[in-house]
Amino acid sequence: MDKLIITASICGAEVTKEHNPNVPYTIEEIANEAKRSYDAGASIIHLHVREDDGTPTQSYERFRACIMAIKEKCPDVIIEPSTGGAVGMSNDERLSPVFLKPEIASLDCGTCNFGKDDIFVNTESTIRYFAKKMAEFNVKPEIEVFDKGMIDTAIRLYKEKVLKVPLQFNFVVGVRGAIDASLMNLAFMEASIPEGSVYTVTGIGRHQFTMSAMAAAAGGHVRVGFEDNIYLAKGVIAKSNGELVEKAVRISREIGREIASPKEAREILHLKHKGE
Ligand code: KMH
Ligand code: ZN
Repeated sequence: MDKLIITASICGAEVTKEHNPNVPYTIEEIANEAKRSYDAGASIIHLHVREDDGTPTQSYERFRACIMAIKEKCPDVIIEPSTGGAVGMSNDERLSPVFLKPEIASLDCGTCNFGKDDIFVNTESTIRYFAKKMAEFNVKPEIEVFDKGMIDTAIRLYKEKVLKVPLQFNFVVGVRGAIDASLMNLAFMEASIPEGSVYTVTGIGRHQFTMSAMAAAAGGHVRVGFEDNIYLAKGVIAKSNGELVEKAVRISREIGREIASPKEAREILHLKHKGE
């Protein structure tokens, strides 16, 4: 089994300081949270950015500034900007970090309900457009899967040569309105992806660490962070993303699976370091 890749989703677009005062907004806060996660064992930072007041933005300049600040503190970490942004953003806004040519970026492969009244819209034309732009700028897509049909969409696009193997999936389980967090769903999704693909599991809220444990045991990889969960344990607000990463590291090591460095993560994911 490969070493475990830990992705830290340090900021997100929906979670706020009202939920957890340690959610980062400013460039400095975001860079510090990236560093805490990296020091704890994360090799990938899944990056959303905010204005100083916490408003989510997909501004090219803000991404550039945050990426530079993160690289200054942790030069070899893999930075994976979001092209999901926040619910309601336009496609052009969402795509802007791709023009910074990161090694990898998220590619959301379908539409789903996203909480009470929100819909996260990703039409097939949007997915194709984003995938083509990522290929043009040499950015590896991480295929975000909120429901099993999104895997089937990605496979169809791979068959049409819009996406290239090896595919990298992130199974996000437990979003209200999309697939539930369960062992059965994880097994079903794992069995549905093409051989040679790599997958990460993101458990939302209280499912973060149970799903991390299942993924670590099954040979998948793990994402933790404030975007998905703000608690270290029931009723205990995490002081930093670093604490969440440390817990994922403990779980994995307890079952005998070591943690991948950024260099090892690049090998597992077939990424070329475009770093400095
Ligand atoms: N904020 C969500 C609407 C992604 O990063 O690609 C979408 C999201 C997925 O977070
Ligand atoms: Zn995200």
